[in-house]
Amino acid sequence: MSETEFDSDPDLEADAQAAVPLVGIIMGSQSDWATLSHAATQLETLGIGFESRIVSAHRTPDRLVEYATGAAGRGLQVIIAGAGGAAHLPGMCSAWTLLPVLGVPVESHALNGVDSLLSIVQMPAGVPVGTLAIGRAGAVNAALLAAAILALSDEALKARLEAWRALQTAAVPEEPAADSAVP
Ligand code: RP5
Repeated sequence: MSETEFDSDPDLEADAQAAVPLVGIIMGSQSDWATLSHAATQLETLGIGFESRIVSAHRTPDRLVEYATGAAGRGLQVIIAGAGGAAHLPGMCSAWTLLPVLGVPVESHALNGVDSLLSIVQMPAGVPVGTLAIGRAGAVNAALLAAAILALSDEALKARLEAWRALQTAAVPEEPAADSAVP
C-alpha cells in the first residue's frame, strides 16, 4: 500500500478540530519547505491542525522571538522547527518557549545535513530540542511524534494514530516482489 492510499483512507481524514492549529511548523528558509512539507502532509493525514511559517533565527530574529513567545498563548502545543547548515533555529526557538520543540535537520548541500544534525542535536543541558533524522524521514517522524504527544490528551487522535500504524503494518508484504530485485 502506498502513502497515497494511507492519505485517502476515510478513517484517517481530518475532523473538525483540524482547522485549529495545534502544531507550528517553522523553517529557516523557503528552501526548507521541500523537507518540512512532509511533516505538513503527515499532520494532514492524521487530521491535526497546523500552521507553517518561515522564521529565520538570523535573518528574522525579531520574528522568531515574537513567534516563539506567542506560540503557547495562541494554542499551539508542539513546534516542529527545521533548518539547515548552522541550524540554530530549533534551539533558539526552544529558548523562548516551554512548548516541546522537535528539530528537523535539513539536508544541506555542503555537508549533506550532517552539519544541520550536529547543530540541532548538540544542545547543552537545560534547553531541550527533540532531534529527528536528517531530511524527509525526520520531518515525517517529527509529525508522528507531535501526534503521539497530542494523543496523550486526545482519544480521537489516539485512535487515528493507531489506525495509521495498523495500515502501515498491513502494507508490509511478507515476501519481496520479484521485480524489485536489484539487477
Ligand atoms: C538556513 O540556511 C535555512 O534553514 C536553510 O536550510 C539554509 C539555506 O538557506 P537559503 O540560503 O536557501 O535561504 O538558515
